[in-house]
Amino acid sequence: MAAEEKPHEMEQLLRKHSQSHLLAFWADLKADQRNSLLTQLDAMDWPGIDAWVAKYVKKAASGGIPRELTPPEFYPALPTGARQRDKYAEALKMGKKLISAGKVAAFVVAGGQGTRLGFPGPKGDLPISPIEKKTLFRIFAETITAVSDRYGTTCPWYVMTSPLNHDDTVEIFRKNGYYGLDSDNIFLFQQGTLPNFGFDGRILLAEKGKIAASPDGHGGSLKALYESGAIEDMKRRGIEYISYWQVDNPLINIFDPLFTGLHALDGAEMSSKTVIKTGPFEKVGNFCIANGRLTVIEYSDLPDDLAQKENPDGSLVFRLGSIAIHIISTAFVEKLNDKGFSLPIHRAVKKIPYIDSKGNPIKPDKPNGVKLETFVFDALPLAANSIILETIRKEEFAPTKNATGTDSIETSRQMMIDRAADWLESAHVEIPRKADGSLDCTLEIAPSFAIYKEDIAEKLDQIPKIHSGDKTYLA
Ligand code: UD2
Repeated sequence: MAAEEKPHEMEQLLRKHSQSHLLAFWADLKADQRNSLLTQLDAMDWPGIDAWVAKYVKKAASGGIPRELTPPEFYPALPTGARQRDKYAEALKMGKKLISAGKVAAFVVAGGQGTRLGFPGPKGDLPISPIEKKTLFRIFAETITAVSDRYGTTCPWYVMTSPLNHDDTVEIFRKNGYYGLDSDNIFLFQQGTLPNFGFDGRILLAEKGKIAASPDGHGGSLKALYESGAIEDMKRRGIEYISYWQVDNPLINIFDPLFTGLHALDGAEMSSKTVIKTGPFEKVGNFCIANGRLTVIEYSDLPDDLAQKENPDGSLVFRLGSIAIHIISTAFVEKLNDKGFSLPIHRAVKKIPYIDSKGNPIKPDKPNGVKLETFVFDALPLAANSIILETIRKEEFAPTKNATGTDSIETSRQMMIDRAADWLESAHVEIPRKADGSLDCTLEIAPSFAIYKEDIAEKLDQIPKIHSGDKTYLA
């Protein structure tokens, strides 16, 4: 083959799929760049790409969501009635047993781009805690350490990154000495990517020899867990349950015995936590029953009339918000992959940097194409059984999405302080408050001091008197 001659087979394949332009700069590429481009092209699911272009790229998928939606049943945060109280007690016991037996692993998805936050680098490295300025990763690691110590077990931690931030994340863990954890019990792995498209269906080039691609969404975790060997590693360790959460939530209760126990007692394959939505249009997914299956419908997809639909008592019919906290059975992930599953594709119109037909890099100032993603909650309808447990928002959900305003670093940090105050007050510790009831101190509780609210009562002798304006760190 002459130096600039295009690889014939690939050329034909690309022509068949109307993507010939991907070899347009072949003559300009060095040998290693050519090899790299061919590897990227070989890895593409070409029949899949044709279908996506027709269904999601050139237009938004039609068909929309089923109109026949009903609200699902759920376990309330506090049990109602004697039977449910007994069930919760049994679940709690069961959950503690499973955690102690080392059957539960921590799994955080951290492959996103965090564009809205404007933080350079992986989001997990964001300093967030109110006094010590611990990063998200450090808070999770300290929780895992505290739980392992408490239950006398080893809780391994699985961290999903993406090609966008994998190397940086690995370096952050290394630099921080794995936050005091044994690096053998931390498993960092990458999710897959999907190509980016122009509105005309042509795959965009990021560079002359590089396809523009982005992470395949948190739904990609279900494949990546399997393909990375994480599931194999879990099986070797006897892990049966995966505690899944998003990197942006510092309040996560990673090892929740009640949630784990209910999931296990009900023989569920994938379960979820919910908070009652603050209003019809809160930016969280909505739990619904569609075609007889539990489904999450993203806030942007739920028609306004359904979002606003009320029960006779004035409560919202679809009030169960999805906060991306799940227990997933390892056997379920294995089953999905053994069967060869695929999740629905979601389309996002974005500004995507690319090179034009002359090879000039373009940084568009308005949306110019489509990114495709899959969502983990789309696996819920595939689960044979599933439970939903309500959790109290201020206890467990402080999403850190934006630099300022709602769901920001500031609101998240304040929620950490508020929860600490709430935990202390529930154990009758006096907390200084202003005349309007707002807090007059800054508080931070380390996981080593308390993992759960109930732990505070055991530590009263270690809590100093807290005065107005104090910054009190309990560790
Ligand atoms: C997500 C949920 C929303 C609600 C909210 C709670 C979706 C579509 N929406 O909103 O219903 O539960 O969270 O906070 O999920 N990630 C990856 N790889 C990817 C994409 C994302 O690991 O390819 C991770 C990302 O690092 C983060 C999480 O998934 O930990 C959520 O991503 P997001 O912040 O973009 O999700 P958002 O705000 O659309």
